Amino acid sequence: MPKKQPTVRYGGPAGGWGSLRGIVELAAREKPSPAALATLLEQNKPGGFACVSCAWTKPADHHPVEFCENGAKATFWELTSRRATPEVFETHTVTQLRDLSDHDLEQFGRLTHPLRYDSHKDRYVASSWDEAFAEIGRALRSMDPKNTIFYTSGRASLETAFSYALFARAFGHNNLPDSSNMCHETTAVALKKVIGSPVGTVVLDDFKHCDAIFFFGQNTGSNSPRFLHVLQAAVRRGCRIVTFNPVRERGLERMINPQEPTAMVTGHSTDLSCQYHQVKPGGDIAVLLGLCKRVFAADDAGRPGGQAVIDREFIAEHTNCFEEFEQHVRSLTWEEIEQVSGLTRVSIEAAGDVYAEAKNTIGIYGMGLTQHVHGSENITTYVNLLLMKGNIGRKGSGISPVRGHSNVQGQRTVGIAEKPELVPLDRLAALFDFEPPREQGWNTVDACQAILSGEATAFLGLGGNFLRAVPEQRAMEEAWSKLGLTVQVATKLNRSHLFNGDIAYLLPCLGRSERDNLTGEPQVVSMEDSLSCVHGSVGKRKPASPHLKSEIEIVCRLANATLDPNPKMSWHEWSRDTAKVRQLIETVYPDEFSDFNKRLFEPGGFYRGNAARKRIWKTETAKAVFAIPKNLSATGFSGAVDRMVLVTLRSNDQFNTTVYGLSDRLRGIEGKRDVVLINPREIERLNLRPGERVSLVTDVNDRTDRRVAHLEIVPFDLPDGCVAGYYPELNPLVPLSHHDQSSKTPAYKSVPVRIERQV
Ligand SMILES: Nc1nc2c(c(=O)[nH]1)N[C@H]1C(S)=C(S)[C@@H](COP(=O)(O)OP(=O)(O)OC[C@H]3O[C@@H](n4cnc5c(=O)[nH]c(N)nc54)[C@H](O)[C@@H]3O)O[C@H]1N2
Ligand SMILES: Nc1nc2c(c(=O)[nH]1)N[C@H]1C(S)=C(S)[C@@H](COP(=O)(O)OP(=O)(O)OC[C@H]3O[C@@H](n4cnc5c(=O)[nH]c(N)nc54)[C@H](O)[C@@H]3O)O[C@H]1N2
Ligand SMILES: [Mo]
Repeated sequence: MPKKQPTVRYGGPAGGWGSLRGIVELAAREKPSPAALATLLEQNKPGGFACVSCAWTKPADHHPVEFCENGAKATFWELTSRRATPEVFETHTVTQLRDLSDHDLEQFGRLTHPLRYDSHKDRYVASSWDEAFAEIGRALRSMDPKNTIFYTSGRASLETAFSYALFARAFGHNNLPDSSNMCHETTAVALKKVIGSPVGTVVLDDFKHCDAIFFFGQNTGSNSPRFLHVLQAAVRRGCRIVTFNPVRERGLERMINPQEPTAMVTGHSTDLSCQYHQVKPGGDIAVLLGLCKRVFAADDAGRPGGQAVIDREFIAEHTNCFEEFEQHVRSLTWEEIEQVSGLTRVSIEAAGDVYAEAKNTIGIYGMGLTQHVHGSENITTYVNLLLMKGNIGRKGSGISPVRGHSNVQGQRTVGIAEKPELVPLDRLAALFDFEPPREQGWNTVDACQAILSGEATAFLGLGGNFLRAVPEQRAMEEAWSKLGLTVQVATKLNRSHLFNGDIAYLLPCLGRSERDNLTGEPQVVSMEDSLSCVHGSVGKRKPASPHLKSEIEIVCRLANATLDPNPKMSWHEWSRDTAKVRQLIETVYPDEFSDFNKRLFEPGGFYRGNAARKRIWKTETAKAVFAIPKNLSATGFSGAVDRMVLVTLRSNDQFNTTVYGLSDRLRGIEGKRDVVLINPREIERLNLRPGERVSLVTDVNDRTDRRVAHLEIVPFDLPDGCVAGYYPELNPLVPLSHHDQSSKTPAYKSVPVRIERQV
């Protein structure tokens, strides 16, 4: 046997002292004031403010400190003492700023003044708010609304999102792409199709009643660390966790809860997953069908007590197409399943046994399922597995996509949608006395296409870092200058602000932790979390600059400057009183938001309900559907000599394109992000050396040369045939056409690449 080559990995558990070290290091860099530290104690509690990091739910019975390593980092990042004042822009041209890294750009700190791009000087210069609104309004009015794009990143509140979507429709378009188009759009489309609800069906209480939790492609330790407490409690009462992920993510292996002093001192960690299977990227449809196959086999054999494994009563009453699905599963061979998944029949059967034995199972997933060419089939096949045992709409069970940005799910609930059929347009028309556009708008991929082709004339960005987050980065940056107007509402400088249209503004806004005192009364805003609970949030800190405006004020003033007056649209009033906007939301969405203002601070948030949870299926046939996948691999491309599947990952020290630092502690990678992770067998097979510098080149035949150079080969425990590296640095490799077939979510988790030696 050849000697096993070492790989890079982290020895400690998730949580524990390592997580505290992570917080302290970021605080040392951002230097938040002592008062900012106190602010942290109000995070995620009723009457406090909702964390700007992930969308994990905020429990009613909260801990003394209800924040995690990454939540604390996000708050310190927002409350930094650094400032990007107009002087910073006097000393740097925009072209010079393009040479800086994502981390260095945000290190200038909080934006303090509205800025206008002066193309003669190639610099941003300070502007007044009045001048900014007037010029933007004039420019928009001169354009065909159908050619303009209003993007939203998933942080803006329900109130701001509702107003922004109304502004777009009153102006005359549904071009409302948002970050969920790059994220869980696959979920929205696939779940809607098979269970009639675009969001997950699980609530927090279900985690107290489940016997098994399956995890596909979600990295809890880095991306939703507060969820680890829930998992720990479940494991302690005997629930079994089974994980499928190409990477051995430490957070799903073991953890120490920083809230438990004894465990912190003794270093006693809790093991989380009882089985961990390193599936090949894109191999999940095969795995899921293998699990279904095992369930059929277990059912054929009969349970020891004579009880059936498959819930045929549920299937008969609530579902369609089961027989076809059964036939499909039975006809598959284990050879096919093993080949595509990279796992053995024995290991898939072992996982299948956990599922077959458990009464109640929760299915968790994240970007590892959604960001593939056949991502939708990943999800519908996952639903099939759950439906086989009636695991949807029963206490302790369900499907649970773990959402990303803190209000990304809520924005879609209140109207940020390019799909008009998802919005109660008739109600909007009646309430506001206007004719909303009825045709399909542009999602993120469509918007990119329209920018590349020159069809789009304006881009408004409500937060986010669009140019750095989307595929086809190089071509997108070049095409950007064809836009007539670009407006970015932001807290910190990022790369998207360095590519400008003819008229370009950068508008600085309050962060969620800051007080919105426009009228002397602190304004409240609200968000919906990953488990569909709605929470109020009140900013506490003094704003980073006296010139900042709240996002809702910016949106309302833009609308005022752009639209013809309409007595039913009181933008001025709404910008000063978010309670009025909540009343409007309640009127448009009475089932979800009844008594909105009264229920705003209910501990744990108020649940806005989910029909599928009650086994009411809002599908075409009024039943849940067993959809038959047409593919066994989700990658959408076949293997070829030296073609590798690239997975783009988030580190533990970033929030999307915001790179806090260079420590991916939970994977043992420190001090660098310019890496290609690859297993030692593949290093040898491809004749490479650890530490060698290589280029990654996209392996599609469309004449575009997409490459990222100077990446270091790092030996890492991964399946054969794949490599991994960091988002957003590797985004220039992702072709725009490489996206989920149903939802157009970019396939960031399986990009075909070749490794080229550096010459
Ligand atoms: N600290 C922090 N928190 C965040 C974010 C952040 O960047 N930093 N981002 C937020 C946002 S917007 C989102 S959407 C979420 C993202 O959170 P996640 O859904 O966890 O997304 P990723 O970290 O991109 O990838 C998830 C996992 O998928 C695995 N994976 C990759 N390919 C496959 C595959 O083919 N099959 C399987 N089974 N697994 C695969 C990867 O190894 C990784 O562990 O987190 C949110 N929370
Ligand atoms: N290769 C690859 N690409 C990906 C992904 C991947 O896994 N791999 N993931 C995709 C996913 S899941 C997502 S969600 C997208 C993320 O795409 P976006 O949501 O567009 O990007 P973010 O990095 O979250 O945006 C960061 C910027 O938001 C601004 N900001 C921060 N807080 C606020 C605020 O309170 N208000 C306002 N107005 N602005 C604020 C700051 O200026 C900051 O620079 O990226 C996608 N791209
Ligand atoms: Mo996301």
